[in-house]
Amino acid sequence: MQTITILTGAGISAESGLGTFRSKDGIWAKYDLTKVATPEAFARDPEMVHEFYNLRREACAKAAPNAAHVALARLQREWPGEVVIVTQNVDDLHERAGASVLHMHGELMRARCSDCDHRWPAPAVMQISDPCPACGAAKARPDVVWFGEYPYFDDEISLAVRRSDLFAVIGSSGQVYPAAGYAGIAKRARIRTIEFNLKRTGGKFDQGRYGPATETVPFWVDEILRLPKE
Ligand code: BJW
Repeated sequence: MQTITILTGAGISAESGLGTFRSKDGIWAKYDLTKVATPEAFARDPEMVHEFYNLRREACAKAAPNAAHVALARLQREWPGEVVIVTQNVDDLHERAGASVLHMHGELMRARCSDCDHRWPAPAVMQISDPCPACGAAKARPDVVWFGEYPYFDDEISLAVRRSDLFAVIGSSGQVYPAAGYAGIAKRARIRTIEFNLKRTGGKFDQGRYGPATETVPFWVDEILRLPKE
């Protein structure tokens, strides 16, 4: 049975009301990423970094999964082969739609101890003085992957891409590595690739479906679930 690996980015959650990063009015147009999304920024000004993620956590809690998240969860349930969903997003909208996903850039709804790496569910409002439930250190950080840090599951994801029959990228600009390199891994392994975006990203995909993810993704899922199965 065929294996499908899907990488999602901020574009899949845009229609749920969560901002993307690199659009004209995106998150990096409002915040200087070097002040909120690097380990150096957190060491310099943890309160400012927590404030940024507390606001993002509040927005995430108010958002709901959209038709694209729901369609991917359905694909994972109904596809006779394996569907591996990897997300760069730190929101929990895939899970709330019923999918199981690998969060390569971590999770907004989880906290992590800077001392012992223990992880726990984040309170709505986090601060550095939140004590670690395992070691008691007051060095709590959001469990997200900042620039210069090693993303989660990279080896596992590269392997999943290589043993797939199809690799799809949904709503990502393809500007952040290592995620941006997975399409190249797929191409070199002669695996079919497809992108879903509002517009072409410049990546070398075999196929592209352009338009809002809430339209293109459910349409594609309907289409491939109707295909005769090998
Ligand atoms: C729609 C839509 C709709 C809109 N429908 N579509 C070369 C090789 C390796 C590494 C590097 C390298 N060069 C530089 C690096 C380092 C760096 C990097 O890539 N920098 C670039 C800026 C050049 N990478 C790192 O530091 C990473 N770590 C690392 O490399 O460790 C070493 C290592 C090397 C090799 C292997 C393994 C490890 C860590 C990166 C961490 C990224 N962190 C962030 C923040 C996370 C926490 C948070 O959310 O605050 O992750 S940055 C931000 O960008 C966030 C996102 O996950 C990530 C990707 O953004 P995404 O999802 O693509 O969003 P956008 O906004 O860019 O695009 C949205 C797209 O959606 C657009 O195309 C729209 O058109 C589309 N769209 N509405 C469909 N309705």
